[in-house]
Amino acid sequence: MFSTSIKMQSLKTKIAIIGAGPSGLLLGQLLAKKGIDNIIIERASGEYILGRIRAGILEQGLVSLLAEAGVDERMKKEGHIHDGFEIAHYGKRHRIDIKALTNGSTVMCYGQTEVTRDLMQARQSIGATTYYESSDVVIHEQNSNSPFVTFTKNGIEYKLDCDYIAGCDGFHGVSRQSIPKEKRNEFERIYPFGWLGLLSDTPPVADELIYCKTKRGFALASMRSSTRSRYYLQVPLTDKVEDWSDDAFWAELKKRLPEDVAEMLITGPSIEKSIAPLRSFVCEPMQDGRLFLVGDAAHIVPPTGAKGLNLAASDVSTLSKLLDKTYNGEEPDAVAKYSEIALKRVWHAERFSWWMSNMLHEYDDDNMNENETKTLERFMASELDFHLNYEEGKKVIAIQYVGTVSYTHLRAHETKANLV
Ligand code: FAS
Ligand code: PHB
Repeated sequence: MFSTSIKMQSLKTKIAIIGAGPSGLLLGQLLAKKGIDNIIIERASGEYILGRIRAGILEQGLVSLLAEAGVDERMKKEGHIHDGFEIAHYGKRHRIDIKALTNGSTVMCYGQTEVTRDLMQARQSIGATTYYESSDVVIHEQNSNSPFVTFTKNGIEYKLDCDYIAGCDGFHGVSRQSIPKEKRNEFERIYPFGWLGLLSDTPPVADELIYCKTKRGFALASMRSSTRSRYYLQVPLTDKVEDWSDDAFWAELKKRLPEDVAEMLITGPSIEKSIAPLRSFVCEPMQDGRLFLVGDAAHIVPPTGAKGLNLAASDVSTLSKLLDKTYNGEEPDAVAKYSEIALKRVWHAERFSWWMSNMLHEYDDDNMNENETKTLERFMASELDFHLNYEEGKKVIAIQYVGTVSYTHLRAHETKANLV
């Protein structure tokens, strides 16, 4: 039984949101728009969160959600709509014309940092409460009708009473760990390489993204604006970011870009450089009583398919609709369906991201002998031939990259679940 200490300050809200990354902030904004009161508890400072360089590609579903949340003004001005991207296979460039192959769908190139900044400003402008730099966050009694969260801020202990708790605290947060281990069924694949990312205030080397599969390893040429570029190199898990000078990065990138592209590369000093490990991870179920896992708290994808942020947004879309139905009386126990609906889309995105990662990266799998390795290389070469030289193969990539399949699938499941 939890005993409230005399100096503990009591707070109350409808939805306690843990984490002020894109999941928490977008959920908070959508709920506020529906008149559902919420408080966000965040471990880090706003400045620290904005310093993390992450996703760069937004699916149309997320673009629409940001419009619904009323935070798409700057994105419409500064974001860049992309009709396609390229896959370079051993230097040969193949364009995936996503607009033509998906009857008009496109993606928006606008950094997650900017999405987070826009959401932070919107939350501030509506006067909603966010406790940044909080510590000792603990979730209590999620299987009762009166769950609550305790945390400390500036030496003061708080008890936040609420109806529901949204765990938007990422892969290393407390929410998933607050579900008893015996209730969690976790799936994981850790890839034997990482991505070394570099951000520079240099003009992008091409107008669209180029995913490069080379014998030296994978590379990705991306961007944040017409003056800011984002590049990635596949590196061994043993590499440390301090092993990579800017010059070394640029020299290796030039070797992995197609020759005609490498000639156009404009280099410059890095403004951010970091190595991210790659993993596929899913926790089932994504809820326990009145606690819901949202975004990276529930699942992780390798960034090869540009799905991480978009998948988080899809969870937010489903949960905000279910909570709305619960509070407006349409369906008092609507939230019971959250995990089942969300997981349909999660596994689609997980499989696509795993498949793109296997197709575009070369790596030694210690579990395979030499003959199995060379046989797998033939399979993957044939896989790429089908997906880069046949319209049907390109279409399979295009409809998943824009999120049509999983988005349509999600809509179908939401319709079946009487959600839309
Ligand atoms: P986040 O991890 O963004 O946010 C969780 C928040 O919870 C953080 O602010 C954290 O400080 C806070 N928190 C954690 N523990 C807490 C606690 N105990 N109490 C209170 N708060 C707590 N996706 C792509 O689509 N493309 C990419 O290129 C890409 N690159 C990535 C690179 C890296 C290094 C990483 C880690 C992820 C990348 N992702 C990418 C995925 C990324 O964009 C995530 O999908 C996205 O950040 C998910 O957002 P959230 O679910 O809000 O989780
Ligand atoms: C990025 O711009 O950071 C980015 C874009 C597409 C990806 C991964 C990362 O698939």
